[in-house]
Amino acid sequence: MTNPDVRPTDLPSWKNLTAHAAQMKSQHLKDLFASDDKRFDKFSLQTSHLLFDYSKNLITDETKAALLALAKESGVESWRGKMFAAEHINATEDRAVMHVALRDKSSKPIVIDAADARPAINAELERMRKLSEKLRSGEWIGYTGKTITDIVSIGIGGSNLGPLMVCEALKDYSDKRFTMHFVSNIDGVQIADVLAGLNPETTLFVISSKTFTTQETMTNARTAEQWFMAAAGDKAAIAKHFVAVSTNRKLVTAFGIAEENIFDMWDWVGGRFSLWSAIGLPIVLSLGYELFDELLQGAYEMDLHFQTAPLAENAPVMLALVGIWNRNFLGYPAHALLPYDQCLHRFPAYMQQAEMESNGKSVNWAGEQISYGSVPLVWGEVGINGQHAFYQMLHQGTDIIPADFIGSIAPTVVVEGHHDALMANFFAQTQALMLGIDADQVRRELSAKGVSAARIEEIVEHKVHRGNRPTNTFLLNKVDARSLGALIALYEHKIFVQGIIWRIHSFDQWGVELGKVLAAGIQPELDIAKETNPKHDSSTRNLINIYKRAKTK
Ligand code: G6Q
Repeated sequence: MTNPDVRPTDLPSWKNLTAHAAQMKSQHLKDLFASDDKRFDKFSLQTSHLLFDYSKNLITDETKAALLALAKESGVESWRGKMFAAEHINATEDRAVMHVALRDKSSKPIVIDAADARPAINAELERMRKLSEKLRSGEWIGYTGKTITDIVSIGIGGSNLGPLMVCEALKDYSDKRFTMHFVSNIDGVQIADVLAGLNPETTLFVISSKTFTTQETMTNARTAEQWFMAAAGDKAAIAKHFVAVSTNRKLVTAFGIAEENIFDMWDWVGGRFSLWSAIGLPIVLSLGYELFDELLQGAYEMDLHFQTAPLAENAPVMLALVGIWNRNFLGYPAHALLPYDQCLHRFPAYMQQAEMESNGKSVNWAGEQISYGSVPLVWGEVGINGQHAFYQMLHQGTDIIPADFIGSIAPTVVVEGHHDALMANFFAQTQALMLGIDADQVRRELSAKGVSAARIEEIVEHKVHRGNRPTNTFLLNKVDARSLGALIALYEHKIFVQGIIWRIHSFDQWGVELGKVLAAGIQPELDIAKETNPKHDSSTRNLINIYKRAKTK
């Protein structure tokens, strides 16, 4: 992606939005709602899976038109075409960005790097389906003839968060045939805890690593292998208990995993976009292939919507544009993701990686430092729990933090009396953040409760909520495989659109690579027989030495 001639700040729409934002900053959302009862109709849209209401943002028709002009002037549509056409838009790694190919349900060829990738994609899906069926039917048995009961997924980052998030989100649809375990941390406490409860005869390990060089994953994989071998004794038994997902067959084979147990992925799939590939194997094993296929179908439907809906009615585009408005023109530093669905409890962590690893960059395509903000701090929690914790800051803190509220009309599990209570909070919070409560209202309410005038004046300012805090609301019919696929794809495309407007490379992750390289250099120095590198800065050198001295005692 090299297009050094376009800087967002030079675009007429950017200049227009800057001037327009100066006026909008003096507006209050509650006045915008009071003066226009069509706000919801104008600033919401429905896709086949979800309702997206962005009317509680500090925008008007003029803002929306100017943001759409920004998308046009930035060439969002033409860049979208380049992504789907498998051009090497991941320029710094010289790769296509084709996670969309993994869920393409058309029968057209998918040409990536001059070859049709569809046969290979379908072949891997078929192998995933077969493995799942063999395990479920009991045809696949462990080294002592017992059926598998527990699956341990070992991987980190993009090779962990997606499968973990989806397995958690959809576990109520699974037949719970297997107990799933996820190990990502190199801190031994996690794998020790998982292995302590397992029987090697009935455990299957899925080692997921695109590169098969990631230190955390390799260390955990070796620990798992040693634990297994201590019981099985025979190397031949590994073939019944270890499978791997990687682009690097050579290293997987060298690790000792049987050829037929290696699932392929490709370098045109970024780690944080890889749950649609064989990295999604734990999802297939946990939920069954049909649900995984539904997930792909939902994502594909969102891909079609993204490619065909006019920009003004395009959910990923509007989500991206509203985010740009809040970040670049209103200057808000963070963005919260707040699902009101317990099953989405890992969704904020998953999306935090997708957004921040993709767009947490500060140079443009030409390699120049950018003068505007890129991705805000993305964070979040299950909304209802957050209400009793950090929402205080969302309501009355000095920073305004726009937030996405995600809820569903039907609960995944029906428990009498719960869902309406949950959803009452869901609706109340975005209303409260938008309207606030002014001093006169506070006075009236306190006075009605019989509080003295003197006491009211002492506390009134503390109870004022200034409101005017923007939110997006997503209302799904239900969290199921299809709507979840669509929701994830929606955010993936939001990330893409923002990266195009910001002119940054969304699909590399050099900031992650640097830490991996430095840790590999430091680890041998932690051996007490080895000298600490004298060239380290004094902080790092002293910290390492203190650690080494202490561990010898
Ligand atoms: C994702 C990142 C990163 C990566 C992990 C694991 O986009 O690049 O989170 O997924 O570092 O890498 P491996 O799959 O190669 O082990």
